[in-house]
Amino acid sequence: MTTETRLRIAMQKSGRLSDDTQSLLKRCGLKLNVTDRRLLAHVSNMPVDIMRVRSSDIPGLVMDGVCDLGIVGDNTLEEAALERQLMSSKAEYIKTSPLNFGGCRLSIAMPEEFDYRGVDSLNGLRFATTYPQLLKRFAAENGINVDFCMLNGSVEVAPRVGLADGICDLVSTGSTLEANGLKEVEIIFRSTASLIQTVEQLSPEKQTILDTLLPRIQGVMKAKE
Ligand code: PRT
Repeated sequence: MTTETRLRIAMQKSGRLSDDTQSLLKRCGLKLNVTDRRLLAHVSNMPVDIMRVRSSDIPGLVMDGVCDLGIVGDNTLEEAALERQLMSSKAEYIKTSPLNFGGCRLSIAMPEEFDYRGVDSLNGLRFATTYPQLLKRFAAENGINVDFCMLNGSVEVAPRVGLADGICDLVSTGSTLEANGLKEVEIIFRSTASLIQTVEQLSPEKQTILDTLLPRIQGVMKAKE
């Protein structure tokens, strides 16, 4: 059991989830000032600290018990959990609450002219992706072999420059795929943001804060529906 008394929450510092996360916390009554450059922001009216980091660092911080809670996309979470299982690192967490923002899907997309005839037509191809573990799991579940190359951005350009046959990337409206001459052929994972919690036992003080916070989060989510 940890002995600290302030609940520590990890959130994305800047990006697609940061505004929604900040607004959720504010609507739960937390007074936080995240306009400065500090990575650890104190909440002034509750014993809560907000750690502002890259999305991809959030699962590990919660799985290692450095942060008590985290708000992160299921895509990032699942990829990190698979990666950590592979490395025999701690990969457990509690999914405390799904959140109704950050919705997207992880999809395989191919050039428009590709003759897609089902999953088997992807066998032996190479994909650019930020999500190799989710791609490998999809391939294994479907009995196909795929190769991949890691890209952390501009994934959609890979087929055009000859780096890969297709891509495995996040899609929300589909307009980026269309603008790059790609078509979505398989959805392999559906995602929203989630509130996750460490499996480590919280100190009684932290548990009390969480017991106050959780119904507020669920109330805000319900009001948004
Ligand atoms: O930078 P950091 O390490 O913090 O993380 P990140 O690179 O994942 O950050 P960011 O801000 O791009 O995404 C944060 C999270 O937002 C993702 O992990 C998802 O859970 C969620 N999300 C929701 C998305 C999208 N929708 C999304 N559309 N993340 C990325 N995209 C990108 C996608 O990669 C593609 O380039 O948007 C483009 C496609 O969008 P459409 O609308 O044209 O289909």
